[in-house]
Amino acid sequence: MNGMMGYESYLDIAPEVREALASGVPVVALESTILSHGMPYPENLGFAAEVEKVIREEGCVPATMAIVGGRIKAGLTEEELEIMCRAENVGKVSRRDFAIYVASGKTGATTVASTMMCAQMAGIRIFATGGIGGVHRNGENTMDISADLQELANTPVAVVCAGAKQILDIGRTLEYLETMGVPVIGNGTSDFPAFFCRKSGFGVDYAAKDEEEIARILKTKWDLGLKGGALIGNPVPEEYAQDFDEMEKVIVKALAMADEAGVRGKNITPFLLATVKDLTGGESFKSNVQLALNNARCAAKIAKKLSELG
Ligand code: PSU
Ligand code: MN
Repeated sequence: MNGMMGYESYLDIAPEVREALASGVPVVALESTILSHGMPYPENLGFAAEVEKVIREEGCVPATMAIVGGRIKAGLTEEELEIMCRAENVGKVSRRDFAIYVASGKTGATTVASTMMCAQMAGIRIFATGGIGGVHRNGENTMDISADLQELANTPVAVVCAGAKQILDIGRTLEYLETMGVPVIGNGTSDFPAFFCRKSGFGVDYAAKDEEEIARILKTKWDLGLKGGALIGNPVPEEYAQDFDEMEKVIVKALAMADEAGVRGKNITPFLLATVKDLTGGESFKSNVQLALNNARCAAKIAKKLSELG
């Protein structure tokens, strides 16, 4: 051919992940933007270790995705995790940034969209995160819609999340997913969760009773050759949930601050995440950690069942 190479030559799969994939041990993908741009250092380092532990406890192997020095990484060493957590000169990489970071040898944290891309390249089907990107409030005017949603429409990876933060227009986010044909499944809930809160007031397409049922739906979707992924909404554990109306006040304030500071484009989400964290202090951070660990456990259970189904 015209000198083009397969993606394999750009991809480093960690030895443990490679072995697991070869021997049929289920693997769960994790993103790195939640570390680099979603949590403070060094707390993110503790979280990174803990989330990997939760996945191992369920009999699965974790694979955190990132681009390090232009190499696509599926599974990070401790040193690489440290780089992502320190987040010095670590960009935020979504689909549009992907080739630029690889070609120019840069280091970047992967979002939900680009983590799904990495997972597909490595042959991983299940991915756990905190919250997904979506249609922003006033998105009907700004057209600010996260690339996460298109990725769910096109890439065969199931994303387990605690819903979407109230920084977004959750109703329009769900409408967009419906238009794109992405199944939105609740894990034991008929209400799509709102990250810090167990309910958003918007329904899911289907309330699955447990991880086994979710695994069966995913297997069926992919057996049928239906394109794309699925979104699994797994509510934050009751004891770590925050009050919806209190959170709404915080979000309104954060949105006003973003507007005043003239924040645009890819910087909006990190700005809102950081501002909400500052305004709510340690309480919301604790919820954030616990809901992400809860998602990792759910994702690992789904991955295990999916591998048993064969
Ligand atoms: N929402 C959160 N925490 C996060 C993100 C979103 O509550 O860490 C991150 C995820 O990596 C997500 C990305 O994929 O932000 C979406 O960014 P954007 O809206 O620019 O697509
Ligand atoms: Mn955006």
